[in-house]
Amino acid sequence: ANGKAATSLPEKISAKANPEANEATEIAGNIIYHAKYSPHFSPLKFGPEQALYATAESLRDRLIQLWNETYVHFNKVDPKQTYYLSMEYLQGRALTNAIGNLNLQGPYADALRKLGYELEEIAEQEKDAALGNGGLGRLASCFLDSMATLNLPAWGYGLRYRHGLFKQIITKKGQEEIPEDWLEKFSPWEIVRHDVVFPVRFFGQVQINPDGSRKWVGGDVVQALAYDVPIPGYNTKNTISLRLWEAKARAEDLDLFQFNEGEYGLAAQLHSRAQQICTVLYPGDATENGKLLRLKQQFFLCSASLQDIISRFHERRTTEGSRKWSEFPSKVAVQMNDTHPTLAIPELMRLLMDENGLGWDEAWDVTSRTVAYTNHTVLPEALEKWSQSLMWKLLPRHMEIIEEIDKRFVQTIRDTRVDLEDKISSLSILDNNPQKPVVRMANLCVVSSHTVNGVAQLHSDILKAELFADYVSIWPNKFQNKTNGITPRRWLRFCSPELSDIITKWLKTDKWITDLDLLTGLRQFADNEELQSEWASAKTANKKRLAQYIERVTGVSIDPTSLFDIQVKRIHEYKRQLMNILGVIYRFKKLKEMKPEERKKTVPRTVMIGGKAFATYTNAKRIVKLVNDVGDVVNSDPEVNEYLKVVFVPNYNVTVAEMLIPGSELSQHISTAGMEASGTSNMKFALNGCLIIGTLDGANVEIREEVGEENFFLFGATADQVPRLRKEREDGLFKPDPRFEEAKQFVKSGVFGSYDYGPLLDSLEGNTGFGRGDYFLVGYDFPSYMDAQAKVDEAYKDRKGWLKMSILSTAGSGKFSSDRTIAQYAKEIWNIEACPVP
Ligand code: NBG
Repeated sequence: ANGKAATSLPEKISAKANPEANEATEIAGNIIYHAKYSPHFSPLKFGPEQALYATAESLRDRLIQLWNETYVHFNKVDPKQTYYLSMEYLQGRALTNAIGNLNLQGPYADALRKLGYELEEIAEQEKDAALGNGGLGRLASCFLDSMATLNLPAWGYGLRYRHGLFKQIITKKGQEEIPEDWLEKFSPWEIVRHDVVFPVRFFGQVQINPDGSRKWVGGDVVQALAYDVPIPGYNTKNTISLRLWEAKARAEDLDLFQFNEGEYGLAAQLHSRAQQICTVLYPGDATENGKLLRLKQQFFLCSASLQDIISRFHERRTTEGSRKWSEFPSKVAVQMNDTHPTLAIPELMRLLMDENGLGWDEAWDVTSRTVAYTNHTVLPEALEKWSQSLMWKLLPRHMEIIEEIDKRFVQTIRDTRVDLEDKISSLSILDNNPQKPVVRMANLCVVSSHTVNGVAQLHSDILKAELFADYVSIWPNKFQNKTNGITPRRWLRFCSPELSDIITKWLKTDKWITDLDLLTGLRQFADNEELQSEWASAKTANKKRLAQYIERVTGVSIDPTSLFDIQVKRIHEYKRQLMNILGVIYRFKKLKEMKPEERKKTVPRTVMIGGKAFATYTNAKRIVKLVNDVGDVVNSDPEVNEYLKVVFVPNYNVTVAEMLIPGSELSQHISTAGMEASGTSNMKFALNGCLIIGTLDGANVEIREEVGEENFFLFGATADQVPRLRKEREDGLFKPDPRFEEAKQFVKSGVFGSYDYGPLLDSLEGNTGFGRGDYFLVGYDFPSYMDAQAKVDEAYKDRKGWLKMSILSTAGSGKFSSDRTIAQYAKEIWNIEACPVP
């Protein structure tokens, strides 16, 4: 607070003459109203937390108003609408974003000041909504922001997990997970829709009616209840919906008789089974129970969303009588975010045939013209395959439908493409291998969707050339690329107001916030000393803020004049955080060996690594442990710690990213080529004037094209070389670089403590002994990586040169706005148009 923190509500706020001040007064009055009458807190207290909730509720009033206007307008115009189905959304905090999108920054800051608080301080109180794992979930959230901003008739659907992604704490053992609790108090942003409830069935059997039609009956029926999170667009009235489903049982489902007999567990069985569905994001699926729960979650999302979509389709009819089903695909587009919502396909077929009386051909025509699929990975372990027996048990009617889709598809291929006869077993949806019969969800998606897309050019090319090559020969026009993007509101305008103001000043407009290509206008000033010095001071301010944060959460003090080098993303072997830390280890060893005056000539660096490891992914957890152990040793080494600091940033999430990215100077996107579908943090860093060291993988390829190759530190094998290199590695033809051997040896010598890093290091060896073949080619890429790092140091010594590169990086990032991505989806896949609220 500004000196005197308010802990009780002021009695009155006096109005001033000018309109902004009036608006602030009105807002302050509103905040007081909510603080007084909110049932959640004692009206006597007005601490920062109460202030947050009351502020959020005052904003929510506006959002609901806009949301309603948008809904009414969409209903009136009845445009074609997109529904984005995603099991994950990484929304992060909402307050600053909502205030910014509604352009109320000034009045809200003033209002809070009248109440004794700073807006930033109140924003800090908000929990980070983490209903997702990583890039895929954050992409969905950026997309919602762009859909609203572009005034598109589009909604998101997801699940209201009680506990989002776990909280990561670092102890002596390494990473530990504790449950996250975003709903501990309540979320001020969601609006529960008691009138929007749909039944969702599980298990049961298929009943065959006298007329031959079929009906799914019996089993458990749980209720899907809608919670709406309003998503405001930037500088527009349009406010769309993220509709999150919660699972509940009905009152009648409680067996009162059993309850009164003292059998509480039995009496409330369905209640507890319903409750399990949305308890956690991504329940562990190593066990049968875990698999069943995950499949239930997926079906729950699909069934509830499609029932809602169909009811809206009817509700919006303009003419008398019922609507023609053939119109459905001209009113509805369903986008499946990866294969997780694949069950939307058989569920739509079932609803059309069994509940609405359509024949197969008509239902298939409607379904396949409605659904489209985005693939987000080529990693085999992430391509979903569900056991057929599990599916028969949980979803018997859907399995019949999937079998029929498969049968008809295979028949068509047999009839029309003799050349593909021997490919049928890999093209079919069902894999009937007697050992382990499964349903291949990606195949079901490709066969049923009108469009399939990858998320960066290289990834889309790989899909066409490898994963889906035979399908391409059947449907050459089905496959597209939609390079990912990020919202420039959250990822520049709001997270780095200093840099944003400089950009606006030099471009003489703030239109870049919704037209990011305008950033190219900065190119002409890249050498301008005045811009460079303003740029440098914004960066320095962001670095200082970051340094304070790091000290607060880790206790490590870092030097804001050192080079800030950051790698933050999920911990995974293909992302090669291990290569990064081995590079750091080598650097440390060399610094140790140097004479003091030699050390003085080096470029001081602070290396920050952050990210969560999946709870059961052992090697990923070992990497987290190693980074922490290296940090402990390096940071307390009096000879070296002036020149090198190593920090593991705990609990990486959207909010932490908003702190790290603006303060970054170098960021690492160093996956084995061909393995990272796109990456999206690479775009956020580049947009914030941070240079990238990276491989030719995912969207790196396009970023390098846009910012210019001289502004990108490139290294490593290319995707097309990878298979040959893996083979050579296996055949023992690989000769390791001495620096690579030296770094590994140093770890083995025990400098970083007594933890057994043997198994982790063995994964880097060839296929001999304990070696696991170095599948990710860390050994192969290490020397070129180290050479690229040496170039970074050289470049950093030239302050002006570096600033120029930094400006050019921002200037070249226009392509990576999610506005561009979403406009392409709207035009080339969904066929929808803007529907702005007047
Ligand atoms: C991830 C990829 C990233 C990509 C995001 C968003 C999955 C399955 N895939 O490279 O690994 O940026 O999706 O497209 O989470």
